[in-house]
Amino acid sequence: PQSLKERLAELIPKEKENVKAIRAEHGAKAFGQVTVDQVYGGMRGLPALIWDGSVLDANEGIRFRGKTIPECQELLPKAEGGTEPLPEALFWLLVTGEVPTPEQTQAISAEWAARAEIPKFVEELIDRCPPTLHPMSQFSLAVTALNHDSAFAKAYQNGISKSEYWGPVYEDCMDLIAKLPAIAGRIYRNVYGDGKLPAIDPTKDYSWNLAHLLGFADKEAFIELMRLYIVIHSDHEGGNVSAHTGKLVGSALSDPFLSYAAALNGLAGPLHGLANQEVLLWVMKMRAQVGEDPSDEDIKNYVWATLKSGQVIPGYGHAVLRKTDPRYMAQRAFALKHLPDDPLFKLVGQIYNIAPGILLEAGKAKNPWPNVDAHSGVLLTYYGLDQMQFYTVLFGVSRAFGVAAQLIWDRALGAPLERPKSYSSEAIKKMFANK
Ligand code: AMX
Repeated sequence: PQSLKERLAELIPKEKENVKAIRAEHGAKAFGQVTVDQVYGGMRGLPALIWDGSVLDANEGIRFRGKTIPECQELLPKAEGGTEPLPEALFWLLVTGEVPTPEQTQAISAEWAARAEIPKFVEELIDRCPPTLHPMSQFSLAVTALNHDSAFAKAYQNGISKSEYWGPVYEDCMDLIAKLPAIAGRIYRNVYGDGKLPAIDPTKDYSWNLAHLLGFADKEAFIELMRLYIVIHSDHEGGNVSAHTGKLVGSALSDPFLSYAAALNGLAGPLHGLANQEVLLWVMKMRAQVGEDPSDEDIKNYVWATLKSGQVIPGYGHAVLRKTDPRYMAQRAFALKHLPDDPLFKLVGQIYNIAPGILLEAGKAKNPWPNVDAHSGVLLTYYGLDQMQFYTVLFGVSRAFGVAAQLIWDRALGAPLERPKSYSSEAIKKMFANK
């Protein structure tokens, strides 16, 4: 069957024509006004980026190339005996907009397994990190160091023509995704285990190998969880901190390793990817205070106490979404299927019934509903992965899929250096004086 790279080579000229036609027809049209408040307000709602892999609807949530999460669960090829979609297939979908065949999906599994090994010096770099260094910092260091073997950086030094950038960027992106399990597994085993790692099995899929490197491949449901987890965390359109950072840094023609390491540093913030760690910490603190089987009243009081102390309720709210995140619902459905009686899942469900009402009553958050991070820690904990500081690393493995897909397209379509305009408050005052 046709490989992903071959398919891309066919699609790129067509997409170039498509973009040319869009710009010829609509290029001079305006989206609308930009207000001063938007410039001060973290650019909410400001149309500013092209991102092809996914688009987020405020009410409906994410669609990957037009497909909802349930549609992806139905349409994308699965592992033998599995029911969750394979992330390999999702990557094909993100890159091409097409659903791959099982053979094409399997070819990606094999290709990633073949590219999975990391250079010895990167292993040593990870091994030299003190276990007290946050796993996300170790992750970002290691991904930065992969730039040592970047095909794109080398090709650029050798004077590659702009029209050919996408080829080595594609190679780097495939290497990047392929090597993340080995990095994540090594960090996990160093910080929480004895530092010894098993070998990758070239006959198995990406999620099996990730679970294997972490030490959980004996649990079929955990492997299925990894498949679902990677699919739903992969992409959330272009404006979120990690995706936008990856694209921005890539626009300077930094190679995909440097671009994605920058994205990881943004993912490591508590308002973004670190929220999955924060949620579990918060729930555990709640449990320590109110016990295993709290009343609704206990939970209400705890949520209010968090808000009154000036902290956020982690896992709730979103910059764009205005309804319950379908990524939360997908994880809830997984829990209902695999761990319906787990006490921590029940507690999270109880919080889901209570926290939105309180956030509404408090009246500040524009979205009182849970996001993806409100649920993921409970599932991981159930299978024994209870080291919360590691959670964002798994998010980081997954988010590479969305960022990599866009990096390939940005270089294929010749996306320019990003350079938006900034203003000082003084300049704004002058600009609008007497207006
Ligand atoms: N708990 C308490 N207050 C919240 C809140 C929450 N979960 N969500 C929003 N608010 C507050 C904001 O802090 C802000 O307060 P301020 O006016 O005093 O500054 C006010 O409500 C308005 O904020 P908003 O417009 O609704 O949200 P935003 O777009 O500025 O921020 C987000 C979005 C996600 C950072 C915010 O909802 C939040 O901090 N949530 C908790 C952290 C979290 O779960 N992050 C993960 C998001 C998903 C992801 O990226 N992985």
